[in-house]
Formats: sequence, structure tokens, C-alpha cells
Amino acid sequence: MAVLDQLTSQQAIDLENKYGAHNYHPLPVVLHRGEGVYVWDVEGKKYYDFLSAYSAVNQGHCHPKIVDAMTKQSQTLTLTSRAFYNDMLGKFEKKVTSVFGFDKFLPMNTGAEAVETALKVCRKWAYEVKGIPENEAQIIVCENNFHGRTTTIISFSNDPVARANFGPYTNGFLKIEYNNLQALETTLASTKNIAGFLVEPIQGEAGVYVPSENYLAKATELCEKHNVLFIADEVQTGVARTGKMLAVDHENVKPDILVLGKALSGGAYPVSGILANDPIMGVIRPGNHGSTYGGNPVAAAVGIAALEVVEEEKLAENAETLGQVFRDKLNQFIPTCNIVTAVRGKGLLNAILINDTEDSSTAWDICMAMKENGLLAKPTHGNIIRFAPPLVMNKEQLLDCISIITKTLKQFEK
Ligand code: IF1
Repeated sequence: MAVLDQLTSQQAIDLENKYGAHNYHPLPVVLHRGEGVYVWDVEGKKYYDFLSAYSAVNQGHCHPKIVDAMTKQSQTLTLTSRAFYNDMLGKFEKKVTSVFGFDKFLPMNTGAEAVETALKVCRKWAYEVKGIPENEAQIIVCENNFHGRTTTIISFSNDPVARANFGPYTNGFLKIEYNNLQALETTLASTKNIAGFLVEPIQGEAGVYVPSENYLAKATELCEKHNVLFIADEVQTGVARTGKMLAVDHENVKPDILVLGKALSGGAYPVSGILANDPIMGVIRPGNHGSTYGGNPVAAAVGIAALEVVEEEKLAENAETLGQVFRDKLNQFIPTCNIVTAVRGKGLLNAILINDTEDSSTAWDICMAMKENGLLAKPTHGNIIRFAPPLVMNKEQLLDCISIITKTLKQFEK
């Protein structure tokens, strides 16, 4: 079979099973094409994409402006490494620092790399600015966090599937309950060696847990009081997903370090990085950190285009409006259907709770049935289904999706 031959879905699945590591359990659908809010499988069936590659495709699949920027740059200069300057990175750094309001940007590629970068900068700041004794820095993280899959990051995960048998683990992390200010205050007061607090403004993978009103604002105040860096991981919640440019914007919080990824490139190319002001980013000197592809010309061109699309198409405002419609409609439906017990979220990052045990296959079965009905979504843990469509969706399309979701849920009523 020539590599470019069109495969059937089963052929594509068989190839992956035979030649690919089994590190995922995908829904059995093989996608061939994407455009805006739609994707098509290899047999030509059309679906609404209600996952957006976990909030990377906020700008819609194959957005023409982003693809055009990527194509043009790819025909001009793709990679120089950072051994030399290129004429695109400075423009991207100016754009991203101006959009999010920070002095400096350190470009990387994946979300996990950006989180690792934030941890390294936080530790170096702790030793060189705060004066914590070397190798004594502690960073506070939350139970049920998801920040990526590197060895250090899974060292502070409590998901056994993500963590088991990958030791020895990285030290220097203290875990507290999410959305618990008392736990944060107690831990901050317990030692002078706390360097930072790393937190997701909404815990995505844990099941779209939205913390209490003012949790982020009060957590920031506590960090300030104890001279500890507040590190917001907005890889999934950032870039307009929750109805504001950043999820922390709902509480007017300014993190000390902001971590971005995913939709920073609109799903076209791996682009991530951290933002911070000079007193913090200034601890990084030549040779301390970097990456071959970090800040490459294509990433820069794509990043600029992806941010311009968010601004020009007012995607944050759209996410805010349509997210409210989504939750209102689902809250009207829930009392009429006993298989779903709640809907929660912010903007167009939402989830429903399925009325079955965590280990039941009901959420998966519902996603399989929604797939048959033309909408793609996937459960997070156990009995929770995350809904995150591209932010370019319009109200008519959203109402069509809600009708597919509610019709499917009705099929599973007990
Ligand atoms: C997979 C989960 C979501 C993230 C936050 C950092 C990263 C992620 C808040 C790392 C990545 C992705 C990873 C992706 C599935 C998806 C995911 F299910 F894994 F947990 F969204 F919830 N911080 N999340 O959500 O970014 O290195 O992946 O670019 O691993 O399949 P990355």
C-alpha cells in the first residue's frame, strides 16, 4: 500500500495498532479533514468537533489566516535554531507580550515544556532573588492536577495511570486540595522555602472543576503576602476558551508567571511559552534554557496569526455568550433526563456529569452514540464528558449540537 493511498477507517486503525505505541485509547473514528467547527472521517461522514483537540483548535480547524501564515513562512524560512536571530521571533514576542501584558516571553513548543520552563524559572528566582537555600525550594501544586506528562510533572500527579512505574520522581513539590484557601495559607506559612504555587484556573482533565468565586484572587493575595510566585497554567483555559482572554481575567488576577500553549497556535503547529515581567524572567541568562524549535520562524508566524484571529473574530466574547447559552439549555434539559446530573464550566469549556459510577462505561457509550449522531466528544475521568467546541462556532451550530447531545442523552435514560 503506497503511503498516500486513501485508507479505510479500519485500515488506519490497524496500522496504528500494529506500528504505534499503545499510549492512547482513541474513540474509533479516523479523521481525514477539518474545517472550522467540522471534521470529516475517511469515509466522508461529517461531525461537529466538540473537543477541539483539548482546546488547541479554538480558532477552528485549518483557519485560512493561520494556514496562510504557516504556508508563506514555510516557503521562506522554517528553522534557524537560536544560534542565530530570525526576523519573525521578535515580532511574535512583541505581539504576545502586548496581548497578555507582560515584559518578556520565553518561547517553547509543547504545554509540558512550557510548564517545565515555569518550574525552572520559579526555582531559579527562589534561589537568586528570594534567597531560598539552594535545592530547598518547594512548589505548591493541587490534587488532581494535570500539567503534562514529563517525568517531573508526573512526579506531582496523583493519577496512578500517569505516574506509576516512572520513578524515581522529582522532589520539591507540596500537594494541597484544589479550591481550598485554608490549605494554601497553612502550607505557605509552614516553611520559608516556598518558591511558587502552580495552579490551573479551571482543572480541565480533573473534570472541568471551576473553583469558587475569588479563589484565584485570594490565592494570589496569599502568594503575594508570602513572596511566592503565582504560576497560572492556562495551556487549556487560555486564549479565549473561558470567555476572557485568560481564565484569570474573570477575577482580574495577574499571575507572576503565565503558561500558554495549545490555542496559542490555533492547532496548526506546536507553540507554547511562558510570560513574566523582568524581575522574574531576568534570572534566565544565555545557556540556562531553550529548545531547538522554540521560537522558530514558523511558530512565530503562526502564533501572530492565531492571536490576530482571536482579536479580529472576537472569540472570547463569542465563547462567553455561547457558553451561557450552552449551560442554560443543558440546565433546562437536566431535570427531564435522569442520566445526566449537572453541567458546569466557563465560556466554552464545559462538562456534564453522567449519573453512573466512575468505572461504568456509560460516558464512553454516550460518546460513541454522539459520534453516530454526528458529534465528537470524549469522557475525561470516568463519568464526566467534556464539551469544548471551536470558539468560531455560531449560535445556530451550537443549538444543533445541543439538540444532538440531548437527543443522545435521552437514549440512555434509566
Ligand atoms: C494528551 C489531558 C487535557 C494541559 C494543561 C499542560 C498541558 C495540558 C492544563 C500539557 C495538556 C492535553 C494533553 C493531551 C490531552 C489533554 C488533556 F487529557 F491530557 F489532561 F486537556 F486535559 N497544562 N493537556 O491540559 O500540554 O504537553 O500536551 O502540549 O496528553 O493526550 P502538552
